[in-house]
Amino acid sequence: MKQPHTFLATTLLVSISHSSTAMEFAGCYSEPGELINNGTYMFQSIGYCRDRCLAQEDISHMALEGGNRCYCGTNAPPARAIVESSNCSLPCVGYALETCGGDGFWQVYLI
Ligand SMILES: *[C@@H]1O[C@H](CO)[C@@H](O)[C@H](O)[C@H]1NC(C)=O
Ligand SMILES: CC(=O)N[C@H]1CO[C@H](CO)[C@@H](O)[C@@H]1O
Repeated sequence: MKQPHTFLATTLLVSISHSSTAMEFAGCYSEPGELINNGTYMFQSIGYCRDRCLAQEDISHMALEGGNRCYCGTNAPPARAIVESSNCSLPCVGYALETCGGDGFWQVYLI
């Protein structure tokens, strides 16, 4: 029973430390545009998604959607798709103190 707890604690610490590094919130959007779905993760967070995206070539933007899905890409979605930030208010499954988009709403960052 020790290992899962150690793993969770490590994941949370990594999430917290990475979410404090430089990146810029680019808005809440009602469509992903050209951002590509990198999938879900049981401990998804802004920091975890950022790491997945930065591990890929030529990535400048990332987004979270549905509380869990991580998207990576080179462009923000079109400006016409910007909605109120309150539509991106689902807690991240891996770190509930952060939000990870909404149902059908993409929380976009310049990374
Ligand atoms: C998600 O990102 C990782 C790099 O961090 C990559 O290896 C993997 O292929 C990506 N998965 C998908 C489904 O795009
Ligand atoms: C596009 C969309 O559904 N936007 C919603 C965002 O949230 C507000 C309420 O906070 C809704 O009125 C909008 O419809």
